[in-house]
Amino acid sequence: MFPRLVLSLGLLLAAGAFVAQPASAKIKVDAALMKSLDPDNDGTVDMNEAKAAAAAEFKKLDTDNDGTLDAKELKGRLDKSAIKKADPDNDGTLDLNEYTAIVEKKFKAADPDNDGTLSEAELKSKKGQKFLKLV
Ligand SMILES: [Ca+2]
Ligand SMILES: [Ca+2]
Ligand SMILES: [Ca+2]
Repeated sequence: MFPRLVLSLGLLLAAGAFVAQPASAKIKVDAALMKSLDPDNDGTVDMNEAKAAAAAEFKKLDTDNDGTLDAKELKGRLDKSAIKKADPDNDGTLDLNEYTAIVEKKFKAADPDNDGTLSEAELKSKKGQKFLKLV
């Protein structure tokens, strides 16, 4: 009845489906995903957008709200060895700085043309998917 309302509802549902997906599944690079990762709407994800998305994701993952992510909270996104590597103070948890540092690394790995932004094609690549898992 209200096409625009139906459309935004559809986007919401799509976003919900994306969140509910198991982390091992391929993350679909679609309009709903780009909407959340690309707020300036230029069709690519730059480092600032990536960091903002990482911070939002961090908050979401930190279910016990203690300001760090432990292995349980990171389940399906980072395995134990990845956490260890990203955890220089070795306390078994990642704080926001440590988490952002990994996201930054994955971002750079997913940007082979080194233009500082991730295009949709780069997001769809294998390394892009690894980046998307964390944001
Ligand atoms: Ca952008
Ligand atoms: Ca926590
Ligand atoms: Ca690029």
